Parts: sequence; structure tokens; C-alpha cells
Amino acid sequence: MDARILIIFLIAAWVKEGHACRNGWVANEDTCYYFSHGESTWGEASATCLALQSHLAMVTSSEEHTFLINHLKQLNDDHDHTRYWIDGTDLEVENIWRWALTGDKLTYINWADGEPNNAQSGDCMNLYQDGGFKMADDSCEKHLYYICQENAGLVIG
Ligand SMILES: [Ca+2]
Ligand SMILES: [Ca+2]
Repeated sequence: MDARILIIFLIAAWVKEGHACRNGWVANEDTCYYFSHGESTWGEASATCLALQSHLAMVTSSEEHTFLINHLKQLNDDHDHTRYWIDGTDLEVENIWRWALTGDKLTYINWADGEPNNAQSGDCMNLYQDGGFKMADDSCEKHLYYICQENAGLVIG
């Protein structure tokens, strides 16, 4: 193949793909997500995301939430009751939900039916399969799956 045609083909393929993510990560807009294969406490999950130059997912719009819901439904076709940690927490002040990474109060919240119920001191936020992967609170010590998020150009220092 002519080298110029090959280069044009590769550029076209890259543009179609959008923002390039590392292997094992999934792209949406200019953000990459990692869906864990194992389960951890919320604190361990947060530390693992940081070790991967990322952070627990901050779900900040209905568009982003819809993308995650659709992807999680595909991933969990054969499973029930699955939950995925995200970065929200009300550890400091009950019922004041903040993103752990920034300390900002959540401006977008979409709770599953009956949530948050603070069951077992539920101070950490997850996306709950039985609630259509809407938001729920659970004990931070539970071992759940988790979603890491890496923003293009975001430097975590
Ligand atoms: Ca709580
Ligand atoms: Ca709950």
C-alpha cells in the first residue's frame, strides 16, 4: 500500500475512535474509564485508581451517567446485584455528598429508588445494578467493583 494512503487511513481510524485511551480503558467524550475486574473497599478502590494515574469516577452529568449505565448493563448482562464504587462520599457530614477528589458538593445526583438510606452507615456512593445503575449509598467497607476515570490532560499532583 502507498505509504500516504496508509497514513491517511490511520489518521481517519484515530479520528473515528476519538480520544485514545490506554489498553483496557473505555473512551467517552474526552474521558477514559476503567471498570475493575475485582472488588475492593471504597478506600482501596480510590487508592488503586490513584496508582493508575486516575481517580474514582465523578459522574457529573446525565449524559455521562447514561453512558456509564449503558456500558455497565452490557458488562453485567449475566450478573445481579452488582455495585460499582464512584468518588462521592458523605463521610464528613451526613447527607452532604461531595466528590472526594475535589471536595466539591455534587451538583448532579440521580439516586436509585429508596436511596440514599444510610443503611449500615452508607457513606460511600456506588452505581447499583438493581436500581438501574443509578446512585446508592453503602458502607465504605464493603467490597465492590469500581470505576476509575482519567481525564485527557488532567494532571493529578
Ligand atoms: Ca451517609
Ligand atoms: Ca443504601
